[in-house]
Amino acid sequence: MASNNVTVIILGISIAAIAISIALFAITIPLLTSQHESNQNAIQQNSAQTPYAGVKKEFYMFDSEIPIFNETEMGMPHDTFSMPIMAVFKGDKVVIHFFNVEEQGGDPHSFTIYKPYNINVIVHPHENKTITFVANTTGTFTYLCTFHQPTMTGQLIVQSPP
Ligand SMILES: [Cu+2]
Repeated sequence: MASNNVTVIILGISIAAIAISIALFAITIPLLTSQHESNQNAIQQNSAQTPYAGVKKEFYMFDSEIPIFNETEMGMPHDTFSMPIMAVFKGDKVVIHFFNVEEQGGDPHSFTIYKPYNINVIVHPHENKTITFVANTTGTFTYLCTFHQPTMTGQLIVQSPP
C-alpha cells in the first residue's frame, strides 16, 4: 500500500510538472510571436522610407589668387577659385553665388562645368551672378575658369544620398 501511495504522489508531481511546463510554453509562444511581428514591422517601415527629396545647398564662390606668385616665371596664372571642392547629394538644388572681386580693368572669370551639367557663366570685375542647378548625376565633376587654366579649377562631388 505504501509503495502505491508513493507512486501516486510521484505521478501527481510529474503531471503537475508537465502541466506547468505546458502553461509556461503557452505563455511564451505569443510573446515570441509578437516580438517577431514587431521586428517584421520595423523592417517593413525601413524599406518603405520615402526617397531623399534633396535640399538647397548654397555656396559663395570668389576668385582668389596664390600669394607671392610670379606668373611669368611659373608659366601659369595665379588665379584660383576660393572653394576648390563643393560636395552635395544627388537631388540637391545647388545655388552658387559667384563673385568676381578683381579691381576695375581686371580679368573676367567663368564658372564652367562641361557634361553633364553644361554650365558656363562669365562674371566681369565687380560683377556677381547666381548659378542654380539640380545635382541630378552622381560623380566627380571638374569646374573651371576658361580664362585661367590650369590653376583655376575645382571639383564638384555629387554623392548618392545616405
Ligand atoms: Cu578666372
